[in-house]
Amino acid sequence: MKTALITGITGQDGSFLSEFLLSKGYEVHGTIRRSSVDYRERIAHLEGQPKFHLHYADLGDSMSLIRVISKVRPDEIYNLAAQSHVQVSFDSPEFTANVDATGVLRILEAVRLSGLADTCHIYQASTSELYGKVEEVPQNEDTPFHPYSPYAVAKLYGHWIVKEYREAYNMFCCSGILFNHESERRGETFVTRKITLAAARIAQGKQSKLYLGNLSSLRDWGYAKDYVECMWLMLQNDKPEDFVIATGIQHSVRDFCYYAFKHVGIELEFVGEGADEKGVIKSITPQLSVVNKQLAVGDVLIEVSADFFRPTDVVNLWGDPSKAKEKLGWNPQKTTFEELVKIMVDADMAKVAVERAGESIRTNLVEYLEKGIVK
Ligand code: NAP
Ligand code: F7E
Repeated sequence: MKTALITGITGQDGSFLSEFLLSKGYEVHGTIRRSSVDYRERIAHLEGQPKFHLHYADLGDSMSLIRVISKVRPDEIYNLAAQSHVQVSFDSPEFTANVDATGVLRILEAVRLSGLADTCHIYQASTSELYGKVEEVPQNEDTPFHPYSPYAVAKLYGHWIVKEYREAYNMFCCSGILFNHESERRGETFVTRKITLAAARIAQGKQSKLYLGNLSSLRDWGYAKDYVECMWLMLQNDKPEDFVIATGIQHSVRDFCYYAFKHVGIELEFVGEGADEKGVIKSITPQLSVVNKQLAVGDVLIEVSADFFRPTDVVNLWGDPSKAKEKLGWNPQKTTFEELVKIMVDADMAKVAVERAGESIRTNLVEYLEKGIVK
């Protein structure tokens, strides 16, 4: 059976890929970083399984990478580790370059130094952000890159150094140019998760408003669980090639809000333009009116805040997954946009309900302690 090493195993994709590879019988190793809080939420359910192993390593630390790669001697490496937030890359550009650009080089050199260049297949997490200030729509493997953030510029280096090592040393290394993929495990500051969490909190009376940046930005959003399968397919291919992974369908941030709120029982209409645009309640389902009596038609739930504008923003991403469909037999439409929104909103409705139940237990406990009912 094969052995895989996943960097970034604690992230959204790392957790889904671990589950996928374990289900295929792989021995799965992952790199983690030391943190003062050692609770790794997305992979907690996998820890302790006999075929699941964790090692400390950092993409900024060559020695840790050489140590883990030479010890594990993987058949496949999935390099998912990155400072992955585009807006954060404007605040921490040097850190982003060190991890997302030079970090990729460190992995490739660690593989060579460990004597695995001829055997190890390497997947690099490239991104649709490379298209940036887009030069054509939809984007495919031949569309020119025009990176438009420190994150994208760093990822462009990662993309090209993988290509260079493939050609210079005949290594089996390739990049998946993945368009945005989301899930119930998505980080809470990415726009989709921010919206689904807010819709759940607003429906359950725990939040009154959602502040967003560019509502007109267009993305090709897919489901992360479907996308990790493609990473694996790329490494099983007979030769190393780069692939665009996308659904081929585009929506705006505004659309995402509409569908997410609709799923909790609120129909929104958008009024105004630019920084003055607002998402207002047009109607509420009778079921939600019973649960939350504070909500009323005409209430403003979404406003635009300049805090979430980026110095340069990528606004028109739309992928053409034809090559992955034909050559890898991958189905880009396995989970539809509406199903994705539903999966995320349902998960956040449950999460908020559990948090509320916990709060009410705590409140009752404090009251009982104060009254001496429990000691
Ligand atoms: P994510 O949830 O942000 O996970 C990033 C992972 O990288 C985490 O495990 C994080 O560890 C780790 N990491 C960060 N800095 C590191 C460092 N210096 N050394 C070692 N590990 C480090 O990202 P994701 O959404 O799963 O994305 C996976 C990869 O695909 C990333 O490379 C991302 O840039 C790329 N990508 C994502 C998308 C998307 O839509 N999700 C699209 C295209 C490409 P901690 O948990 O310790 O922070
Ligand atoms: O932004 C706009 C924002 O942060 C999407 C990463 O996984 O996918 C992700 O990068 C769009 C942008 O993702 C808010 O301006 C509006 O136009 O969810 P996001 P991203 O920047 O596309 C790519 C493919 C990756 O590779 C990255 O690793 O939504 N937007 N209002 C907002 N974005 C955020 N975060 N927050 C807002 O309030």
